[in-house]
Amino acid sequence: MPADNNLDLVIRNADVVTASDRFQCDIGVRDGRIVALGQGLPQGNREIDATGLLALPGGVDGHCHLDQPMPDGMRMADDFFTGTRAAVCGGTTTVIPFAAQEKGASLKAAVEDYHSRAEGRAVIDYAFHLIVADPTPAVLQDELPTLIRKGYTSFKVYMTYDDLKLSDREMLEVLDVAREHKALVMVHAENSDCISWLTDKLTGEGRIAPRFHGLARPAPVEREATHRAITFAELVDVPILIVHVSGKEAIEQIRWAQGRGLKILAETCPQYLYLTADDMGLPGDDGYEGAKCVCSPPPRDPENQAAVWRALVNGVFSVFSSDHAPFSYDDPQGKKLGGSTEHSFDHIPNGVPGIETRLPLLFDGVARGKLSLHQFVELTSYRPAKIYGLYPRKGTIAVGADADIVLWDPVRKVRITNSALHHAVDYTPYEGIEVTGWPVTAFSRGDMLVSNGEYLEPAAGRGRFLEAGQPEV
Ligand code: DUC
Ligand code: ZN
Ligand code: ZN
Repeated sequence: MPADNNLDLVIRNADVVTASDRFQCDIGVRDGRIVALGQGLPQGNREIDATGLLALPGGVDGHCHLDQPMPDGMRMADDFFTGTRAAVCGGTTTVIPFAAQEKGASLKAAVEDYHSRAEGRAVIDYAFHLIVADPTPAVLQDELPTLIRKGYTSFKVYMTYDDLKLSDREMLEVLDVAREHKALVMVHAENSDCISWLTDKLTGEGRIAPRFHGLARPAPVEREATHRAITFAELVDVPILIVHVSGKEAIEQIRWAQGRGLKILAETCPQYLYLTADDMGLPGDDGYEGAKCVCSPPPRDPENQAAVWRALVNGVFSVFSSDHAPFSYDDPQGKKLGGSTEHSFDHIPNGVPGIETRLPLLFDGVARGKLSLHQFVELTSYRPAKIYGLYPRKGTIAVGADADIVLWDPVRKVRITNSALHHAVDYTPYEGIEVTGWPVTAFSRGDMLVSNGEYLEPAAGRGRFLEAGQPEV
C-alpha cells in the first residue's frame, strides 16, 4: 500500500458475508470504494472495529415508492429524504423507486420531474424504474429506447388500476421493446375486470369495510393474470419479473413456467410473510383500522405465508423487496382519504410501509434457521443489484465495489415499534413483532450514516443517481 495513499476507512475484524462467500478480514475503503480486503491492513484515517458483527453488502430495495405523484388527493408520506433515511436505518443502501408516467403525458417528463424530487433529498444512492402507463407510438419508438440507453433499464406495467393498466395488446408491445433493447419488464399481475366485477358486487351488498378488499382480489385473480403475463413473455420471447407475489397459486404458475425453461423471475415482500387477511379485519369487524394493511395483492392466510417462505428458500423468488407504499393512516391524503372512515375499501390507498423493516423481518428467518445468510444476501442485495443492472458496484463486498456495507448484530432482539422507525408514516403494520438480528451500523460509499443504531443525519442530497446497466437475469 503506497504511504501517500492512506485509507479513508478501515473496518477491522469483519465477518464478511456475500451471496457466495464468508471470510474474516479487514475492509479498506478509499474514495468511497472498497480497495482492499485482507488481514492487517494499514491504519486508516478512520477505524471501526466490527468484532462480533456481520459485515453484509448494503441492501438493495428493488421495489419501493417514494414521493410518487398520486391521483385523487392522495399523497405519499415519504419523500426521498425521509424514505432513504428510513431505508439506511434498516440496512438498505440503494433504493429503486418508480418514475411513473401518467396516461396522456410523456414518460420523459415523468423522469425529469422525478429527478427534481430526488435531488437534494436522497441520503443514499438511487436508480429509477419507469412505470409505463401509456405506451403510445412515441413512447414505444422513441422515449422508451432513449431512456433505456440513458440508464433506465427496467419498467413496471400494470394489469389493473384504471389509471395505470395496459391492455393485453399494449403489454405485448411493451414487452417487445424490452426484448429489442434488453430491458426488463416488471409486471403487476391481477385481473382488472375480475376485481371490478367483484368490487361492484361487494359494495352493492354494502360490504365496504377494509376486510372486503381481500375478497375483491382473491388468489385466482392473481393466478390468472400471472399465467397471462407468463404467456405474453413466452410469445414475445423475453424475460419478465412478476412483482409482489402473494401466495401459493401464483407461485405454482411461476414454478410451472420456470420448469418449462422460461425466464420468469419473481419477487415477494414482507407483507406476504407476516400479514394475513385477518389483519385487514376479522369477520364481523366493520371498523376501519384494517385499512393499515390494505395492499394489492392482499395478504392471504398462514398456508400461503408458508408457501411464500418455501419459495424464498427453494429459489422460485429472485428478489425480496419492500414495496414500501407510504400512506399514513390518520391522514386525509392517506388511508383515511378525504378525512373519512366511511368510504368503501376500493377507495383506500393501496400499500403498506416497510422500507426500514424489510431486512430485519427477513433476517429473523435466518435467525430461526429458515434460510441461510447467503440466501439472505442474495435475495436482498446481490440479485436485485444484478437484475437491475447495478452489479458489481452494488450488491457485494469486493475490491472495486462501492463501500456500501452494513454491520449486523445477528443476536440483537428488537421489538418493532413505529416510534423507533425513521419513515414519515404514522404506523407500521409490524408493530409489536420481535425480530432477532438488527443492522446497527451502515456505510454508504464509505460514509457512516448510521452508528450503533443511531442515525447520524448526513446531508440530504448526498445520495447519487445510478445509471443502471443491462439487467442480468
Ligand atoms: N400495490 C401496488 O401495486 N403498488 C403499491 C402498493 C400496493 O399495494
Ligand atoms: Zn404493483
Ligand atoms: Zn409497488
